[in-house]
Amino acid sequence: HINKKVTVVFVLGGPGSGKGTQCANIVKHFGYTHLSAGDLLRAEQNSGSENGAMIKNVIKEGRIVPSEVTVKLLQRAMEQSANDKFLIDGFPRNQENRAAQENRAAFESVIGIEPEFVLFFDCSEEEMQKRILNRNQGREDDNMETIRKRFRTYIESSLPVIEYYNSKGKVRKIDATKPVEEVFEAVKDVFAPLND
Ligand code: UP5
Ligand code: MG
Repeated sequence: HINKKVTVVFVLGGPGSGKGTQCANIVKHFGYTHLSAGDLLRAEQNSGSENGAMIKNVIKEGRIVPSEVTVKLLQRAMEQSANDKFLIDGFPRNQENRAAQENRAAFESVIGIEPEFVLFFDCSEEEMQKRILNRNQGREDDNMETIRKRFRTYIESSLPVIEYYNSKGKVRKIDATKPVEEVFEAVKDVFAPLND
């Protein structure tokens, strides 16, 4: 596991709910390092890794990459950073991810860190779909067929993880349907007390 004392915030919410956008704002204002599990997986896919074809296929199908792969990428990124405060964006996404994250013995190296809290961007499916279709950054999962699959995976697999953390009093829910600046005002209210 990670050998330094670190603060971790999980940033969760549906596809296109604004996780990446708000993480960029949090980095600027509060000095966290942003680790997007999806970005790390896309980079791994493009690096010629032996897992590349598998990752590409899983993302195209809107399913979830096996925890071992994602956990190792997150772990490596945290170890390579000099920072001790991390936003982990888009992970854990299912119960298997969560168990792997919590269980120090499950893999050779796991994160094993209890999050400070879980920032949850709550957004309507209609709005998320509109945002993704407008994004135009060439992501292979930003097409209607994959978007439908991503929404289904989110409801079936990811919402139960958010429910789990909610039952532990860890969730800070944000209305993410509003404009970017208004969402960030609400986000600031969650982070400000930590910096006092
Ligand atoms: N936008 C943002 N906020 C807005 C606002 N308030 N008002 C209007 N527009 C707003 O935003 C999306 C778009 O909306 C942007 O154009 C933005 O300008 C605009 P963004 O900030 O990118 O939203 P985000 O929630 O980050 O959307 P993203 O598409 O990245 O979320 P996903 O959760 O779908 O994608 P991710 O990259 O996390 O995962 C992709 C795939 O990787 C998954 O489907 C899965 O197959 C795989 N994966 C795993 O298998 N395991 C993991 O642990 C993680 C990913
Ligand atoms: Mg994102």
